[in-house]
Amino acid sequence: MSPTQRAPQQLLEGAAAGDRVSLARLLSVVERGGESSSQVARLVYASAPPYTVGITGAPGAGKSTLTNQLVAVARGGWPSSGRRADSEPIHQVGVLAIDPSSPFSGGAILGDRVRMQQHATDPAVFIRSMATRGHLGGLALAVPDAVRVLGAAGFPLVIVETVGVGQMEVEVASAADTTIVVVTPGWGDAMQASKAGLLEIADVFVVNKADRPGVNEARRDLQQMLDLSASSDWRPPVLTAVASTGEGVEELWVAIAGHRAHLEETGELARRREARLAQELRRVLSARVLEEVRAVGAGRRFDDAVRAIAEGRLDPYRAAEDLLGARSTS
Ligand SMILES: Nc1nc2c(ncn2[C@@H]2O[C@H](COP(=O)(O)OP(=O)(O)OP(=O)(O)O)[C@@H](O)[C@H]2O)c(=O)[nH]1
Ligand SMILES: [Mg+2]
Repeated sequence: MSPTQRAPQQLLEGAAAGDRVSLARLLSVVERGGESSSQVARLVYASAPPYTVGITGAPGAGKSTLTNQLVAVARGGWPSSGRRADSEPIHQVGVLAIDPSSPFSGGAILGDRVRMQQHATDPAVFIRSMATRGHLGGLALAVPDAVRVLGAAGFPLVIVETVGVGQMEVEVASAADTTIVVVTPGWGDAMQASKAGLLEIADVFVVNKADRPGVNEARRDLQQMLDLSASSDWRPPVLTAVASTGEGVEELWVAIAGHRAHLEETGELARRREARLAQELRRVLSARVLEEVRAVGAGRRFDDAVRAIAEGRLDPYRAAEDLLGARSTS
């Protein structure tokens, strides 16, 4: 084994033994992408996936506050349900806070740290902000790997917070076993969620900031939209919460557990995870193809081809095939 291969292996062993510095380093490698990141992915892909909960919604809806409260409740374990007489313990919880606003990430990350400070000294809780560094495509690849790293390090539950604006963030949020969409009371919030594509991805809705007026209207709007949407065997419950006081958080945890039980009992959990892997493999393929394009899109051969096209000796389609062909045989 070469030293470059050993490093991630040693980090993973450290992380699995509870060393948070090793875990943080592994996640940094995953965040950066590239060859070292693929090495980490190879080490962790076969380990048991943690149960993943996505939390998304408009900026400032209270996602971090809710996550913070949820972590505290989840530490008490999965509630007992139908098939399970006893509650299942959750000995550690991982949180990935995805920060899409790279130019302003300093402030946002600091904000999340402050809001989740309650758990800062709890060794059973690991909170990590991941920045997009301006390329969301990279993030979509990094998040599933980061979740698997946490799984391999022994975390049975991972919560992923993303802001529900933009297609890629919504995709990242929906790449969870249970996706929670947070809305707030106020005219049109449910409509905005619908426009942002959040209606389709929600397994559970939370009307947060229920200490403000307009809660019933927000619930009604969501219920009406659910009435109109295609029926499936799971209708997302619409809950209310005041994340800042913890009100409604127990109920949210019970709803998450209920959704998990539904997924397990119907076999949908395995189907969902497989669909997610298919999507992930497509992303990896796209990234690889783009790399190829970048490689053949510069250099002497490429310049020669451009000249040939300019002089009318070659058409661009033929030139592209020549370049790709030369690459695959070289
Ligand atoms: N009144 C009230 N305020 C709340 C509630 N939940 C959160 N807040 C406040 O709303 C603000 C935003 O909360 P965050 O938890 O940071 O929201 P967020 O969705 O994570 O925000 P971004 O990550 O920046 O998109 C903070 O000032 C919270 O204290 C609530 O239930 N009621
Ligand atoms: Mg937040």
